Amino acid sequence: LRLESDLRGALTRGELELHYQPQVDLDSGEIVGFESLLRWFHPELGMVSPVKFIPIAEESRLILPIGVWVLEEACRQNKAWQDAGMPPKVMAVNLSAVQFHGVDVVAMVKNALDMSGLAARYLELEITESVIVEDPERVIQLMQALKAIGVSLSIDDFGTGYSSLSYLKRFPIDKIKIDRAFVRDLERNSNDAAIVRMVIGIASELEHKVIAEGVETVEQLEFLKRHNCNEYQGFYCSPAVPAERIPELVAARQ
Ligand code: G
Ligand code: G
Ligand code: MN
Ligand code: NA
Repeated sequence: LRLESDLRGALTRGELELHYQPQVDLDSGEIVGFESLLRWFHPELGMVSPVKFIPIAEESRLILPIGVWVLEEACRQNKAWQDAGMPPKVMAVNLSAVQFHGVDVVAMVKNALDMSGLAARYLELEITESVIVEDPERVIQLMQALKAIGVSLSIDDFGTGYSSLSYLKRFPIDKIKIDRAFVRDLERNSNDAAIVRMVIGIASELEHKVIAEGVETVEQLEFLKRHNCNEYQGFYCSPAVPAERIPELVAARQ
């Protein structure tokens, strides 16, 4: 309750900030994109994890104004990097089910692109399986409308929710994100290794890109390369960092 009432003013008090985690192409080793990850710097509690406050934001629907801010800020930042001469990268933004079903998500995305001047191809929207199960027919229409704008779509936390392989075929998805739960013990757990190989295989057959999350070791990296995963994200490259750290990370890997 305390967190909810504090979160209510967090946006206007400037306590929310976006950090950015690089996404790396496994062939070239170049940074090709970022995932924007929300951080809350609470005046007394310090940094509160999104794992704690996103569920509160969703339940209270505060995620609606917060989500608009996140999208606009992520687009603004990506355009600012491009204007400063950084090679163009894709910005991935998390959308929660509440946003997908609670507002005109298409208008929200159009508006964020218009306001920032960012080209649509440099924006990717991450949705989870929970978005899809709620009202699949409606979600397909919304996803098609978003694709028509020119943004790309990825499925986050793949394999952890109510996964049905059928939606991979039915939904206009560009990319699958393999959850880090399957990457963590890749080298020791043959079941995890089999699942990761399977997801990469399905993605490739369906012509979706595939990115592995939570990559921390060179062994995980080599496994993913060997099995033709496209991209990775994880501490092996970098955790999510404040915007000002990104240009140096990009330059070091060009
Ligand atoms: O980086 P990390 O621990 O910080 O993120 C924890 C979780 O919080 C992630 O799984 C991510 O999906 C979620 N999250 C982070 N930022 C956002 C955001 O801007 N919007 C939504 N809906 N979820 C987010
Ligand atoms: O959107 P999503 O839930 O996937 O957000 C990614 C989460 O995973 C964030 O909380 C982020 O901080 C965390 N994370 C990113 N890379 C790594 C990693 O290499 N190892 C671990 N343990 N966590 C990571
Ligand atoms: Mn995500
Ligand atoms: Na995830």
